[in-house]
Amino acid sequence: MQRRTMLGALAMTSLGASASAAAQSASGTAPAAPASPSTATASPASATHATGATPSPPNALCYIIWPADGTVITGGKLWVRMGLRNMGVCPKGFNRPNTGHHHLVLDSDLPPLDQEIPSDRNHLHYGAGETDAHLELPPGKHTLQLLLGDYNHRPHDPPVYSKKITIVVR
Ligand SMILES: [Cu+2]
Repeated sequence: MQRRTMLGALAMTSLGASASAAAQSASGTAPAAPASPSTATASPASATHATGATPSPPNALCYIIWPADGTVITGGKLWVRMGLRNMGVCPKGFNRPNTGHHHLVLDSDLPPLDQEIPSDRNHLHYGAGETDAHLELPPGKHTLQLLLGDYNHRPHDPPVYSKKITIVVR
């Protein structure tokens, strides 16, 4: 978010520079052309982040619809319902703006957010674009957290993830 704001400020600055260059050319000799390249370089910079991560829109929100934090599950079978606001769910491999697919982080902290999300029993990918998932968990406490990944299974910038919740299986 902060980076986006800074880029916005830079764009404003270069616009201001081109405006003053235009004013100079109007009053006399200097052509306005030199101001154009700096304006042009600002646009690609705001579309692609320095890390190469896919940008996420402001207000993107990923959340677990069900179960609620603290839910007790008898028998260990449950459906997890995955929610996403201000972005769309898209299967892996399709690079569309403001989309991604869900990953469930199970009994683990979030993985590194600047790398491809691992694929193992603690990091489950829903690359077909699923928004609910059937789980069977052994008795005990379990934590669940959602992390959205882009078409290449990489977290967005800024990353889009839910709160971590704890459920109990009896
Ligand atoms: Cu994935």
